[in-house]
Amino acid sequence: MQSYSYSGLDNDLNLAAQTVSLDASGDMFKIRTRITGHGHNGSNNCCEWGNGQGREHELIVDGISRYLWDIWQETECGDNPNTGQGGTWPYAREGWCPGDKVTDYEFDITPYVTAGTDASIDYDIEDVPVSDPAQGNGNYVMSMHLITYGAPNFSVDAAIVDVLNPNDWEYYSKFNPTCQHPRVILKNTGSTTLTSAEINVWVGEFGSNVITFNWTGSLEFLEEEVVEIPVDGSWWYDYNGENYFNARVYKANGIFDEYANNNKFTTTFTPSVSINDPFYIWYKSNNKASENDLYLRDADGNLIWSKTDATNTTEYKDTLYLNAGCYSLEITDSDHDGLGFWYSAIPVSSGGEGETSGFLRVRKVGGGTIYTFDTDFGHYSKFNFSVGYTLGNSQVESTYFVSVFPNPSSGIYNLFLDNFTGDNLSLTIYNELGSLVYSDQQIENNPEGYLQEQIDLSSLQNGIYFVTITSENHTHTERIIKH
Ligand SMILES: [Ca+2]
Ligand SMILES: [Ca+2]
Ligand SMILES: [Ca+2]
Ligand SMILES: [Ca+2]
Repeated sequence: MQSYSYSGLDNDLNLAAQTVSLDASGDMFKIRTRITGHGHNGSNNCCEWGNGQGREHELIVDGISRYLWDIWQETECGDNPNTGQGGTWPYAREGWCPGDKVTDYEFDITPYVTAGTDASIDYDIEDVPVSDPAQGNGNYVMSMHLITYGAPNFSVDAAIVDVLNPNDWEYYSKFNPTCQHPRVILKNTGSTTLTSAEINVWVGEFGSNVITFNWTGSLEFLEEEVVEIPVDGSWWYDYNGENYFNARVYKANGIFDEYANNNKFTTTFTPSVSINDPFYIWYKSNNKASENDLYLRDADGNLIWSKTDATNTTEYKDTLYLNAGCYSLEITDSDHDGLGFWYSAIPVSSGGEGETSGFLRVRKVGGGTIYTFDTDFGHYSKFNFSVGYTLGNSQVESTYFVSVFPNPSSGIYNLFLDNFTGDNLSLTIYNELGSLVYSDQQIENNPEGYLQEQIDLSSLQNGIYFVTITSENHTHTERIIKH
């Protein structure tokens, strides 16, 4: 891996054509590339950024251009499961995203070379624009490998190489936890074209609830495909607390294949939330409401409900009565900057977007937060849940939330209560000596126990205080420091 200037790559000072001797026993030859663009040069801040697109990359074999590709990541950064990062993480970039792995590109050059002979392999990049030579000072970090394969070991061989959902792996957290149809990756690891596969999936011990899916298609050697296995929503709730999922290829092209060790893939998973009470979606748009759309879909992807025309800075409460089943509530952002993002919040007067923060919550009717969306979500965020399949270990705990912030502060504190139910809400503040220094018996409350209020303690002397919130249902004390 090395860093090269854009101009050096363009004029062949770096990565000139190389002659390589190809292994005589090689059956297949592949070039694998890993490239990221960096720097802020020229009119389009080359080469981390572009004017909505990246540069064109080229692979040349024996003097003939064989592959052209670009590595621009228009949407990937906003789709990154590693949300809420510092910096400008959601925006499009040349070949990489903050906090994400870099994508490899692979090119099969077997048809263009002959095993046991020499081949000339060259990389090139589109020309630095004559009108904007400063772009050439940008740079690319890159690695390239020639990979030689022997002949395939098996004629008929299929494998399950990954499970997208259900899966607790954090990299798949954008679509997990899930109650949706499982998605597995089927790969042909045999030399014969794979045209059918009998796939079993089950949760926990084999035999309890095995589902068989007959896949048909056409996969050449080393090709793979995402296979979605239809399951009934209630299928997830028969696993007796055994939260692991198995998928296996039982038969390939109608027979038991020649290599069984790659047939099965197992994941652990967290069950999605089960809601068994009436609930509502509480949405507060920010001042760029046109960027955001809400969609509720059932397990088959049918649209059940949506909100795509929200007015700026407006609260909506939509109570939903759903049939038993599995659902996904999704919020999207066409600008990939979520519903609240520090960089977009930079005021217009300072050259920023001046975007405010909204919120999106799912709450029980009568109080109790079921789910709060992270507002700094980039391109989209999903909450998957089921309705009507009561199960002890996935019920939502109805606990309250209290926060007094910032702490320490020089006098102004924000009091935030959620699900702090009960009438006659009061607030008292005592100093370290136990003397009452502040009291408010007339706090506005609502039936859901939700409250946001400012407390001004500027007139008190500096020190440690104890803030006690009391309602008929709860008492809670927070220690604060005034300085
Ligand atoms: Ca070159
Ligand atoms: Ca196999
Ligand atoms: Ca925006
Ligand atoms: Ca936005």
